[in-house]
Amino acid sequence: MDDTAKFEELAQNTYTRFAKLAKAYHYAFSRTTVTKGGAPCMLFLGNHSSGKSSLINWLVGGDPVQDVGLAPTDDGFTILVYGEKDEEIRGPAAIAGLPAEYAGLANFGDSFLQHLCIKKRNRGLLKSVTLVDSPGMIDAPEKKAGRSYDFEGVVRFLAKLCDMVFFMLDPDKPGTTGETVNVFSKCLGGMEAKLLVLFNKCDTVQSLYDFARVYGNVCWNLARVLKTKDLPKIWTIYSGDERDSAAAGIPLSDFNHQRDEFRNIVERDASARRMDNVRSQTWQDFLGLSIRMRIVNRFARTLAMRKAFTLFCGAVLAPFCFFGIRLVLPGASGLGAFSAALLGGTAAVLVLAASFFVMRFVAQSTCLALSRDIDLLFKKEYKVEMTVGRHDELKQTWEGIRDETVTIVREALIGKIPWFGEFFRKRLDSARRHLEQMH
Ligand SMILES: Nc1nc2c(ncn2[C@@H]2O[C@H](COP(=O)(O)OP(=O)(O)OP(=O)(O)O)[C@@H](O)[C@H]2O)c(=O)[nH]1
Ligand SMILES: [Mg+2]
Repeated sequence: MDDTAKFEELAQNTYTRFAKLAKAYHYAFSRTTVTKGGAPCMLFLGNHSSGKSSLINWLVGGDPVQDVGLAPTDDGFTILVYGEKDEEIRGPAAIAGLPAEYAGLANFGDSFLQHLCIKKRNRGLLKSVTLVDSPGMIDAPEKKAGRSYDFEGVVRFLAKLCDMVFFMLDPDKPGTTGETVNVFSKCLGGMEAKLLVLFNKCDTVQSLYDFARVYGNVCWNLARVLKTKDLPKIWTIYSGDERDSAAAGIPLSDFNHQRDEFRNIVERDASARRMDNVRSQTWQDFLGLSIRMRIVNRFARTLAMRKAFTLFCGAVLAPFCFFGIRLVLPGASGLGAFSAALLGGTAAVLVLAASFFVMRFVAQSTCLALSRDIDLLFKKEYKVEMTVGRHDELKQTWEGIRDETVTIVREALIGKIPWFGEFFRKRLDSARRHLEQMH
C-alpha cells in the first residue's frame, strides 16, 4: 500500500472513530468519507452561458457530453464520471451511482435530486478525474423567483468536496450577478486555495481596447466579492478548437499557451490537488472538533462549578437557618420548641428552594456572559498556542466554527457531552498528530 492509500485509510478510520464524539458536540465534519483511491473532483461554477458546459466538452473530447446554448441551458447539476458503457442516471437513483463521498447530497431533498444527473462516459480523462457541471447563475427578474432547492447549500457542499473549483466569467457578462455575489460570500469563503478564476471566451473580444475594458471590468467586480487582499491569477482562455488569430479581434497565441497550461492542471495536477484537499480538509475537520471540544468543555466546567457553588451556599445556609431559629426563637419570643423547629425547618426548605432558583439564574447568566465573551474564552484557552506555531490556522479554524459554538454555549446545548470530555479531546489530538505525521 502506498503512502496515499495509507493516509486515506487512516483518515477514514479516524472519521469513523470520532463520528459519535462530533455528534455529541454538535460538530459537522465537512467530509465524512475518504474513498481509498477516489478520483479527484472538479467543480465548474459561473454565470449562465459563460461556457462551463462547452469547456467540459472540450476537456473530455469526443462527442459533446453536455448540451450547450446561448439561453440558460443547464438547470441542474451534472456529475461526469468514468463508466465502460455510456449511461445517464437522473433523480434519487443518481446518488447510488456515485462514490460514498457524495452521499451527503441526498440531504438536500427530493427537489434537488430531481435536478441531479450522473453521466457515465468511457473517456480517458474521466478515468482520472470527476467533473461537475452546474447551472449558470442568474439574477431572477422577480426577487421571489428562486430555485426549488438550497442552491447555495449544494454549491458549498460540492465546493468543499471538490479538489478544484473553477469560476467562470465571460466578456458578455464580466459583471457578477446577485447569485454570484451570494455564492462568493456564503459558499466559497476559505476555499481561495482551490479556486481558479477563468475568464472564458477571450476569442470573442473585438479589439485590444475591448479586451482591456472587459478584463478591467472582471477585476473590478471580483474585487467586490473576493475577500483576499491580492487579486488571484485570472486564467484567460477559450474552449474548443484552436482559433486563428486573424479571425479573432486580438492575437491569441498567449491565450493558447494559457489554455495548454490550464489543461495540464486538469489532466496532470489533479491527483496531487486531491491529496492536498483531503489532507487540509481532515486537518481542518479534526482541528475544528478539538477547538470546539476545548471551548465547550471549559464552558461546561465553569457552568458546573458555578451551579455547584450556588447549591453549596444553599446547603450551608439551610442548616444555619434551621438551628439558628430553633435556638434563638423559643427563648426570645416565648414560642414553643416545636413551633420554633417548624419555623426553622420551613426557613431551611425555603433557602434550599431559593438556591435552586438562583442556580438556574446563575446558569442562564453564565451562558449569556460566556457566549458574549467567547473570543476571550478562546484567547485564554489558546494563550500558549497562539504565541507559537500555526496561530493563523488556529484563528481561521476558530472563526469558521465560532458562530455555531456561540449558539451551543448560549442555548446550553451540552446535555449529551461526555463526562470526561478533556480525556476524549486528548485522544482526538493524538489521532490528529498521528495523521499529521503522515503528511
Ligand atoms: N466563441 C466562443 N464561444 C463559446 C465559448 N465557450 C462557449 N461558447 C458559446 O457560449 C454559449 C454558452 O455556452 P455553454 O457552454 O452552454 O455555457 P454554460 O455556462 O454551460 O451555460 P449554462 O448551462 O446556461 O449556465 C454557447 O453558444 C457556446 O457555443 C468560447 O470559448 N468561445
Ligand atoms: Mg451548461
